[in-house]
Amino acid sequence: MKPIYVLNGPNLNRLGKREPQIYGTTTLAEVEANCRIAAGERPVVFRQTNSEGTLINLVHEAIDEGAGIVINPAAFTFTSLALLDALKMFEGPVIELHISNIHKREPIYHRSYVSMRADAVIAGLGAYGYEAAVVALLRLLRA
Ligand code: CA2
Repeated sequence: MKPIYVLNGPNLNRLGKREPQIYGTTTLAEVEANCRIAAGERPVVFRQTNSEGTLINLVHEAIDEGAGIVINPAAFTFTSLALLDALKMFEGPVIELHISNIHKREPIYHRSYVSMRADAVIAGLGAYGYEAAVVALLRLLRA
């Protein structure tokens, strides 16, 4: 069975350790464990990187080997046409995920390039959003 990819962009390795009022107290390791439980038998490739090039390379890996992608691109959401171009090459379902509700925040967080490719966007559910995204992705894969 092809894995799903759960990809995380810059600074999310600090999750649960800073700004808990915005991002909560759940760590990325806990998020990973919860994603694996939510995915059941479906294998999960869970990655975080602070580098734009590495994130794009991971999307390329998913293009070759993945069934679907959940991606929290963090700040690259709002800056990276290269990431958008890579995601456009992926043929399966893509869910864009944000822990916070980016639309409630400052205007610089309102225009997502990734949303131009994403099949669905989840924002504002906190760390639980990852589990919700994995369950939704599995449903899209079954459809
Ligand atoms: O809400 C999200 O998931 C974001 O993608 C997080 C990004 C932010 O640029 C987006 O607007 C929304 C920032 C991630 C910063 O990572 C931190 C992790 C832990 C503590 C503080 C920051």
